[in-house]
Amino acid sequence: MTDGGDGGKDLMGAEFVVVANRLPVDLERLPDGTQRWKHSPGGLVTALEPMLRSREGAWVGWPGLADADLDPLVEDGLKLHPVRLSAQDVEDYYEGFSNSTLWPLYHDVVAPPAYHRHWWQAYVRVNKRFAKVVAEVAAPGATVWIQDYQLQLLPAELRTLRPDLRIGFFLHIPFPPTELFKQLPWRDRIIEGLLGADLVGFHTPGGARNFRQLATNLTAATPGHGRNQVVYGGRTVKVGAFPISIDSAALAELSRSPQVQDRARQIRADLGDPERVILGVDRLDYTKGINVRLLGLEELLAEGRIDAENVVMVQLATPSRERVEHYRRMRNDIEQSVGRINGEYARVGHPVLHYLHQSLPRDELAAFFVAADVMLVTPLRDGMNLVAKEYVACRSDLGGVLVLSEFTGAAIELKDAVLVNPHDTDGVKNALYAALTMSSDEGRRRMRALRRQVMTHDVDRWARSFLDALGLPAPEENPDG
Ligand code: ADQ
Repeated sequence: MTDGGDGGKDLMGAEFVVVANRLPVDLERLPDGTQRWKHSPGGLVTALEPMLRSREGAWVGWPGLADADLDPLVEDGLKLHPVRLSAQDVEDYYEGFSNSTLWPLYHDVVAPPAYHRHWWQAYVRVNKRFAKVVAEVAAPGATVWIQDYQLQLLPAELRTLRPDLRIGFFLHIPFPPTELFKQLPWRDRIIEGLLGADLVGFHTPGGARNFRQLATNLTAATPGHGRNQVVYGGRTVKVGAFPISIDSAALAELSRSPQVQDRARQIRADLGDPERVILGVDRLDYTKGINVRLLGLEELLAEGRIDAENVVMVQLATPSRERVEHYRRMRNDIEQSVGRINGEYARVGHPVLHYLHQSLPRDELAAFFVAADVMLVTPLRDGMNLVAKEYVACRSDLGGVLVLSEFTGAAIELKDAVLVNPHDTDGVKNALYAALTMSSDEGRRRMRALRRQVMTHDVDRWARSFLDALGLPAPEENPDG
């Protein structure tokens, strides 16, 4: 990794800028006091990296560590512009307003949102700071693509500073219905912030509809000519649905590799070669409905409809937002359930439920997907849910059954999954049982249909369709590839 040398002046003037709360790399502070960068390979990074490279773009975001003063730098050909957050900013803007106000409010208030004025003030302050950095980085007439709920005021802030820019905004989480959104004391400000963009994108048509309704209801915006726009401040703001996806081909290829196939067999053997393996894979978050599925498993065991001798479940849970109170409580609840279920139904050397509070490397995760007969995805609310698509991409063998909550964005596209209402315990239990006992013909038919969708609608298509709608011309063909 190299830095800009001259303090980053040569890094200014980018034609294409991605802005997200986090940079695609994390700064880590080691016990000896030194710092190092660690790549954080998320879906968003994989999606946007090729586009940034082909357009010599820049990425603006927080490096993940409080109070870090950093110059712009180049990492692996990507121009990175760190935004500084103090420890207080992290507490109030990130853990507070973003993750304890907006996150629960936008996910159907499945946990009660907290409204604090000093959190809001930090949210305003940090969004303004991002705006200043982007305004310095972007070339005249550049295109800026802002990501997610932490930065909803940024489109309008940026337009004030730089009216020449073309601004797109994409929300990765659900956008709530009017009745819920109106709880927010600063509701008009958020909508006005988003209306600063030229294009506001959501995962689903429902999210786009909610936004249009709120915009015309809470601000001076009026419906535009088409269904997919509103007019605000004399400008047309496009509004649309752009369901995100994954790098389907790359993941399918990884899952077919001999190493991953061998590892999948090994995992099944380690689990005692049961007849059926059930899998859950989530960030440890209360929106993901992990306890809902554990209860389904527990009741099937209690009723004797399944037997711990031949059915085993694995729940992988990436640690997440561990300083936020709701997350601490939920982790305790889940770990209690795991203990209770194993206490009741496991025998020595043969747990019925394996719980790993760990983040796994990509190839290991692919092996779990290949090894699982039933994938349980039961969020109470989820913007899209990439795990469901990843499972499908890993099943070139047409094996495996996907059980999917109706309350995910993915359910709109993945209609051949076994769809469930996660609030209906009997429904979840019966869907799990149906998936465990489904004939292989029926399973293959469903998986074939799911794959048709996932393999043709990948993340590249998502990014292109958003940028096309924003009016960003494709980069000039590079004859050297
Ligand atoms: P998330 O809430 O993080 O994303 P999701 O879309 O499922 O939810 O993505 C999680 C990612 O983390 C997946 O790529 C998954 O493979 C990975 N992951 C989960 N557990 C893991 C583990 N134990 N080890 C390794 N990797 C693990 C938010 C929104 C979603 C939306 C995405 C993208 O909440 O609704 O789909 O952004 O827009």
